[in-house]
Amino acid sequence: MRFPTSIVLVLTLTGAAAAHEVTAGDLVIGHPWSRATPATAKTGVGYLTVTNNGSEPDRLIGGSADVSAGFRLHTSKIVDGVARMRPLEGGLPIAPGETISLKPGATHVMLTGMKKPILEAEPFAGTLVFEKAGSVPVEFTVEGFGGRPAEASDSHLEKRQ
Ligand SMILES: [Cu+2]
Repeated sequence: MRFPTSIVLVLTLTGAAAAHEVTAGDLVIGHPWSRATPATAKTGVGYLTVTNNGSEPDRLIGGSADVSAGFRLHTSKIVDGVARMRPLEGGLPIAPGETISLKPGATHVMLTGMKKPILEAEPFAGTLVFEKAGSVPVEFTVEGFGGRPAEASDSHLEKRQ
């Protein structure tokens, strides 16, 4: 029993490392991560990169997360000095050779209908759904509120005020 247990532990630690990535066919999904939320939070966020190493375009069209009922793609942009977000219609295309970044203050995953808070250092499972690559399991690592200082104020925080 001891030997398999230690293997699982090593994989878990690797999954929580900063540079984790998942390969699905021609797509490489880089470092899916989220932010810890207060117990009362109605939404959570998800960020990641996707690189398309293939010769055909693909498209990120949705996904799911264990911690929430809903999983939506949002865009965020500055309008008259205020960050506003709205649903991303039609998904996010990924051209051959391109890397897309879902990040604070820009296109991001919005988790809605939280089933439980997102806790720092407690990764959660999810899936990403692509038009061609299909459904890909991923693990979101969790960073605290201060995890990315320069980008800490994203549209969600502003939206709640
Ligand atoms: Cu959003």
